[in-house]
Amino acid sequence: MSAARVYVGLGSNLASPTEQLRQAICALQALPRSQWVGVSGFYSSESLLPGQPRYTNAVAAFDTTLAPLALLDALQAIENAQGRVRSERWGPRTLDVDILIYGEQVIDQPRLKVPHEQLHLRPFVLYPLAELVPEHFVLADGRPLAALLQACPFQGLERLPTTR
Ligand code: A4P
Ligand code: MG
Repeated sequence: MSAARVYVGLGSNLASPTEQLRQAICALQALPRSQWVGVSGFYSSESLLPGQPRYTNAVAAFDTTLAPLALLDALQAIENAQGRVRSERWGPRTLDVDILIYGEQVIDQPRLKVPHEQLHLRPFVLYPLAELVPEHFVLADGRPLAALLQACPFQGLERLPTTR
């Protein structure tokens, strides 16, 4: 099985979300049957849900021979291991790892929809993704990334200074 180039979206709204993303990146770099490619810059933006802390987001790329659902399992294990903070009881998940793109595949299953269904609505996904893909990148469902970017204004998205 040849490797698929995968792009995943990382998001955290912990008090120190940058550290949360760094830990997630280390975990992604250790995924089995996968070859790390790289990560975008980190971006800060308002939560989509009012009254929540600001999010930090990034997009990471790697090549993998893990099948899509096996990859989803591995990513959910990363969320479970590192994405929850213990308070009085288990709090809400503060690390999101979403599969944005899996090679050339369009997947429409109950557990997994790829390309990610909300991708086109989210500047904090589209702009970091654009840092990693080739120019004139087209999604597996035929949508050119440039068109999605044009329809999705930057809107208060702030690229954080690189400290890595
Ligand atoms: N699922 C289906 N397709 C996929 C996919 N492509 N990748 C299923 C990953 N999972 C996928 O997701 C619920 C289920 O979706 C999974 O069990 C999987 O089978 P989840 O991550 O467990 O739950 P969730 O966090 O409630 O859903 P989701 O969609 O990840 O949350 P959202 O919509 O991303 O909301 N504001 C900013 N600025 N930045 C953010 O990152 N994120 C959220 C979280 C709200 N506001 C935000 C941000
Ligand atoms: Mg998610």
